[in-house]
Amino acid sequence: MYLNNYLSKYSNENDLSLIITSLANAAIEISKTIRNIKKVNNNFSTSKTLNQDGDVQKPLDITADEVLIDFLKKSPVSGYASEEQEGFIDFKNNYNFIVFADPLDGSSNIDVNVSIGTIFSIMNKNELALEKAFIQKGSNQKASGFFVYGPQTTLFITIGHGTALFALDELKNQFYLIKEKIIIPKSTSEFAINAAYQRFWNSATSKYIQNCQDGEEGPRKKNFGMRWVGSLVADASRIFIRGGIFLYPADNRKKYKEGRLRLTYEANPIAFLIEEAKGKATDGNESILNLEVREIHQRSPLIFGSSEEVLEFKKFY
Ligand code: P6P
Repeated sequence: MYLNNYLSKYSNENDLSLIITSLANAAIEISKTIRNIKKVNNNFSTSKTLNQDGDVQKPLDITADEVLIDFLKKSPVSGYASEEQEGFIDFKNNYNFIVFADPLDGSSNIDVNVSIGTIFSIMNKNELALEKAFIQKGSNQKASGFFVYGPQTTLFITIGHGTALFALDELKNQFYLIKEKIIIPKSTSEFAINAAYQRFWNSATSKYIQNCQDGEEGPRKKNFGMRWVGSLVADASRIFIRGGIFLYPADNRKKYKEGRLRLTYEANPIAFLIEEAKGKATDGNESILNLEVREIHQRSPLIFGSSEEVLEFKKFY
């Protein structure tokens, strides 16, 4: 089964299917650009601008954003918001869907050939003005997904009928189905966190991680392993396939008192996919999908993965 067959099987909204097809075609173009980049390290480029994060924008971040805009403005989309855009773009039409994107997540890994990806979230405007439509809760998502530009180019996607995994057939330029309904293992012995920031963690995170590190002699009575790619889509991809728990909590660094990751185009789309795959996604207190959205670039703590392990973490809150 290819992506278009899957969409015909599960989606009765033609505009939604058209938008997802456009995103897939944009991702194929982004994937080809990444694989054909002449200089492995494109750090040498002279034009450096900053994104909302204050991160130096690498040319590929900007290219990915431009490719998405080119495809989406020819699709039934009324507005677009992304990490690379200060505010949303109004395509000035009467279509009902809006799209959020992190065009190239994990871009700090571009120069070292580590998997990076494009994350997207699709909502209906619900008759709202765009200013209001772009601050709807994550529970209003109609579809979400992410592409991983790694050894394979893959797509994790949900349109509300479970979370499916596709891989790109580069000869046919089509995404073919690998797994129709992913179920994340409910327990795990593997956590993902950037341990370099331990001194900044809140007490809940410190206690939870310490219990994991204490292994079978400690209260968890089992040993844990740790993974941290530093690319959300790569860590998430692993968790969908073999389980695990990912933690990017709020910490007491000045910029990250609400966490590092963005709610509308990172946490919300991942949370929708995770919940559809029987996992859990929380900010520590409540479900990511229930969080009030104040503005497009709002940050949020993000803890997600195997359901029993996320509940174990929540015991410390
Ligand atoms: P740190 C990449 O920049 C990103 O937004 C996510 O993809 C990733 O999970 C996180 O930041 C890594 O953050 O603080 O470990 O560099």
